[in-house]
Amino acid sequence: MFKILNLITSFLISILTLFNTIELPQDEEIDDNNKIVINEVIDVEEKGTEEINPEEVVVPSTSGNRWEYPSDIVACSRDGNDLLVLVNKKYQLPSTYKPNDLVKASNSGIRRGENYYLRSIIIDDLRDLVDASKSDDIDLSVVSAYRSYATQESTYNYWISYYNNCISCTDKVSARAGHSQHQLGTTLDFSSNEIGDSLGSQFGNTEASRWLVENAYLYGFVIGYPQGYESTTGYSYESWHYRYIGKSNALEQKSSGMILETYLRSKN
Ligand code: DAL
Ligand code: ZN
Repeated sequence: MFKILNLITSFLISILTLFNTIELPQDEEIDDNNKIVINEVIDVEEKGTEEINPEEVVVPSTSGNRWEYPSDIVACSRDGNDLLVLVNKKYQLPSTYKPNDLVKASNSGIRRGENYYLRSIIIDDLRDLVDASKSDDIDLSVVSAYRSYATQESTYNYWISYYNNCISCTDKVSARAGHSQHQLGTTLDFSSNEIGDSLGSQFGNTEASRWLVENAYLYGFVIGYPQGYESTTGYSYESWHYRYIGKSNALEQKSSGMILETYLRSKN
């Protein structure tokens, strides 16, 4: 009887071990509900990939007032490499602008950083931010960073098709190519383990987001599209989207009481 019980137990243990060692293909992952989701890769370039998984993106609100693209779009008044360059619906980066110091975001120790690129000049401060967040039990990840002009074109077109060709809906949540801070290589979208590293408005309810609101400026990072300022920024609230402007500028911006958009307008 004992022998039979032992045999049954070892059989069950080997079945369990087998399940634990099953590995998913690289483009599949298991979400919080134990559902396998396939990541849709929108555009893969030599540097900078933009992954959008429609099942995981909680779509930002398109309601409310935003300012529209003006008829007199002009070139950015500062160079793309300048940390204080104003990029918005009026000021456009050249299609050829690409930072020449892109490195993998993983150099900062941020989770998922091997998939994305950022300018090397921001890596040390990002590492300090990630280390500080870890000591406060916050587990940040990166879910988008540098996007080339071409990647931004694909990303914008993705949202156009998502919104059934509604241009005004798309313009509230996604920048047209040349108008995205992501082309600077100093902007990244954060996520965290709390929401299974997904990208979207669910991030606003996480401890990680609360931590960034309190602390990100200490490391030079500033939220790009804050809540309640949609008519000034031109975009829906994006709790996950942060741009690096350097520690002293971030401190000055925070003390001024201005949001990033207004602060940059005062410098451009
Ligand atoms: N989602 C922001 C506005 C961008 O596309 O750059
Ligand atoms: Zn973003």
